[in-house]
Amino acid sequence: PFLQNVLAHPQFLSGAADTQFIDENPELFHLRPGQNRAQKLLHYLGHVMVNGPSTPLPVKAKAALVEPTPGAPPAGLRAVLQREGPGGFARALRGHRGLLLTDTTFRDAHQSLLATRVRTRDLARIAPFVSHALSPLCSMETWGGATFDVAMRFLHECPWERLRELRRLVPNIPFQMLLRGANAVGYTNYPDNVVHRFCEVAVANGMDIFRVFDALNYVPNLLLGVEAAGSAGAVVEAALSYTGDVADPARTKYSLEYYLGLARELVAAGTHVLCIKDMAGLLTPAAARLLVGALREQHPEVPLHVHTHDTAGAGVASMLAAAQAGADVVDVAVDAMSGMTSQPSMGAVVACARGTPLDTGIDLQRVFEYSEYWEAARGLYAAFDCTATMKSGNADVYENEIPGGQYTNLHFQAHAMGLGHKFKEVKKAYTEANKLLGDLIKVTPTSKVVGDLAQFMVQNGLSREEVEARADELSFPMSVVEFLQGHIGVPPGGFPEPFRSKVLKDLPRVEGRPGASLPPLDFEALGRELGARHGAPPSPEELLSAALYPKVYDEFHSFRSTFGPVACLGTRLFLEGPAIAEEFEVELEQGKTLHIKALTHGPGAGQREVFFELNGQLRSILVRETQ
Ligand code: 3PY
Ligand code: ZN
Repeated sequence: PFLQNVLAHPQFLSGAADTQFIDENPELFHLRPGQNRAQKLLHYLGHVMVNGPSTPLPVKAKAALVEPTPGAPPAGLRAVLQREGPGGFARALRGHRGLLLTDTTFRDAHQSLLATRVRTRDLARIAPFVSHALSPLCSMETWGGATFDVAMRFLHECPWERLRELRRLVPNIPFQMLLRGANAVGYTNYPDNVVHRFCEVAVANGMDIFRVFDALNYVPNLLLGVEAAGSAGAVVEAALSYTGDVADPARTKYSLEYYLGLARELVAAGTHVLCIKDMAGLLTPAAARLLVGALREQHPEVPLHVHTHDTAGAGVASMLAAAQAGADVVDVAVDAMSGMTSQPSMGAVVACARGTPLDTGIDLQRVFEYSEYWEAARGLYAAFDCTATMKSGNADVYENEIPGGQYTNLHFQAHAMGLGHKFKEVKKAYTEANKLLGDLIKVTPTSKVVGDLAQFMVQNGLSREEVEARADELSFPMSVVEFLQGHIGVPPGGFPEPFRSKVLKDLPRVEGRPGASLPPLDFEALGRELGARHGAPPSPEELLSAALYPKVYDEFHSFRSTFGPVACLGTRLFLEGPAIAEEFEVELEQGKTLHIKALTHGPGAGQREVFFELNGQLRSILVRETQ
């Protein structure tokens, strides 16, 4: 639009443009991207009208109305962080009377229940309410895990824009993210400089606390994440990824001693907060008392933060037990987004702690209001909701140890194939695959390794004994081979032998920390390459998106160039498109609203013409049929 603007200028056309031209003609910068964006959005809507909605189920729900929240929100813990830095923030957590809560609704809860599909728009609408009504929260988990990838891949929106928008709306509550150690927000090891740069730019965009974990609890990988988040100036919350049962003396691999040893290393590395990351919901109340109690005694200065999933249904009990044993902060999700494979219920924890020394300081009435919003918002995502098929939690997770998000995915996959009964088989195979691999901690990306091996066993009808006996002749999934090669890191107790040698034969092996042997990424070269391909140099954020997810980012970029800022569309419109004769508004930015009416689409084969009224004017769009 800028070029057109300049080239159409009479002074430019007359050849009289000198070096003052731009300075003297500021109207050249009154770009008209609105026109362009509107056209692109009509193209998107036309595309959905012609080619069908992106979800199999109709979206019947309506977004809830949100009351405005005038004025500045009350001061929260972010002010302490800004005033006193990460060390002072950690001291404030330790010194706090009562139990602090982290709200995972904006990240893990919808990752676990709704396939990570909640759009920025539906988060942003309720963010000011959280900022005002729930200001005593320790933090909001707003980013990380799968949100980064899914935002670009399926929602066609920029994860960085989400972070900035939420930051603008919530200035007072610290933001927390999940960093997969050397895997950042991806599924593989990245060069060290990518992880460092990622943390720096995330902090610059408003991130405060990094929960750093490694799927193998492999200390060199963890230290890299700790170092990257720490040197970016953020609060470092190093995590002990929890599996097994520390309260069961028969389970010796992941024992209390094992976790205490790991905690000592992380505290020595300077973590500000220590997290128990119970991604499968295996931490029973008894185990929580034991582990939290022992950590509390060994590290009296270090705040303890506990994360769990409610898959078996014991989450509230475990979080209360953890708090009684000395945890400073526990993770919860708002009631309407809690339970099952998500986090335990905020309302339940607030109510159970009320009037006790663990009182959270959160007003239960406000939690009810918050939950009401989510009950409606969740309805918009019914097509992705695990409750479409999963009706309850299941204590069998204590046996199969499947992390929350993956439990939902595997359940969904089995049911989508019309083979609901297969889920039982997959869970059993998962348990066996885990044993074959030497009893791993299972969380992204090791959970995928175990899941892939389990699917392989089910598909090929192989028992654990058969896989073991025929390991040298079977053609294993790539993720399994790469794990055994050492591409993720080294598991506690080393790799399973003779299984590893039989699978790998003479394939190369990575020694030690995988990232240590990766050459640094040349950001400048990548920037030049992207600039040449997309016609404009990338921002630091775009550069990182491309570094972490090259293909996904490219597709996202080209989608956006074609279809514009689809994040501005209401969720039903985005998923389903408008009905014929439907009138609606789309706010592109404050003060810039499009009034659209979907009129009709013509017949045709291959190409169809779709008619809209845009701000009272007739527009037609040519849409290619994809079927
Ligand atoms: C993730 O890595 O996305 C997780 O949620 C792990 O628990
Ligand atoms: Zn989790």
